[in-house]
Formats: sequence, C-alpha cells, structure tokens
Amino acid sequence: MGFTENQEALVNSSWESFKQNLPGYSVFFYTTILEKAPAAKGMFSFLKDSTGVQDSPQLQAHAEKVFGMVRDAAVQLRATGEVVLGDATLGSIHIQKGVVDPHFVVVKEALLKTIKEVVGDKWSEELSTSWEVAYDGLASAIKKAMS
Ligand code: HEM
Ligand code: ISQ
Repeated sequence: MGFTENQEALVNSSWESFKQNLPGYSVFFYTTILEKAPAAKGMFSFLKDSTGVQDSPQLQAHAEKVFGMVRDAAVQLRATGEVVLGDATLGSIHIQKGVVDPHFVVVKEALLKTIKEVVGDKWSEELSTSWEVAYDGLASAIKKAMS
C-alpha cells in the first residue's frame, strides 16, 4: 500500500509539535544519537569541541533540517510514491564525513525516539511507522547518491 493521506497528516502534525520546542528536542535527538554511537560526536563540526550536547543555533539548524527533510519525504511519498533528493551534494558530504550504513540505523532509532518524546500520549504505531517509512525512503535516496 502507498503512503496514505492519514500518514502524511500524522507526520505533518508531529513535525509542527517538534518545532514548538526545537532547542529541547534537538538536544534530545543528538543525545540519543551519541548514546548509541559515541564515536559519531567527532563527525559533527559543531559537537566535536564541546562537552556533552550543548544547545547551539547550529545544532538546532541541523536537527531541524534533518526532521524537515523527512517530513518533505513523507509529502513526496504521498504525492508521487517516491523520494527524490533535492540536494545532489548530500551524497558526497556524507561520504566525506565517513558516514556508513549502520549510522543510518542509529539516526533512524534516535529520530523515532525523539518523535515519541514529541507526541507523548498521542503516540501510535501508525505515527511511528509513517516517520519510519518516510525516513527509509529518504535514507535510500541519500545512500544511492553516496554509491
Ligand atoms: C551533513 C541530512 C544522515 C552525519 C548533512 C547535511 C544534511 C544532512 C542536509 C548538510 C549540512 C546541513 O545543512 O545540515 C541528513 C539526512 C539524513 C542524514 C536527511 C538521513 C535521512 C546522516 C547520518 C549521519 C550523518 C546517518 C551519521 C551519523 C552528517 C554529518 C554532517 C552531515 C557528520 C556534516 C555536519 C557538519 O557540518 O559538521 N546531513 N543526514 N548524516 N550529516 Fe547528515
Ligand atoms: C545527520 N545529518 C546532518 C545533521 C544531523 C543532525 C543530527 C542528527 C543527524 C544528522
């Protein structure tokens, strides 16, 4: 079955909630990533010299971009059934930073955990699956650009 209107609506409304507390959720997102993959810290220019995860405009901007791109992927999946990468340089950026396949799993798990935190008691299996499907479509497009 294709990506449904309801799935798109679930992603859109939780994306709006995410932006309501961008500083808090961004720190939560990075903290979860670094719990799962401590070595990833050195990969991010704005994290490598800090102790722990400190809130900063760059940290927020990057997190907002990642979540916003997954949200866009959901919109694309609903409209066309596929995800097309807008920015062709994303492949080479990630190769250059040393990103490998298992990192995509870590980022996915952290994204889903953050969404769970964002929506609280509005969490549902379908909401989580919607984010997961959109993320997987986007991750495939980035990996293709990396290959
Ligand atoms: C850079 C998006 C997966 C690590 C970037 C940039 C974007 C982006 C848009 C360009 C810099 C920016 O404007 O923020 C995404 C999306 C992903 C993804 C949408 C998944 C669907 C990953 C994974 C890793 C990773 C799995 C590894 C942990 C990085 C690093 C940079 C980067 C280290 C450079 C950040 C810096 O400026 O220091 N990513 N990314 N990304 N990405 Fe990703
Ligand atoms: C992946 N790519 C770019 C920015 C990011 C920020 C947080 C987590 C993962 C990311």
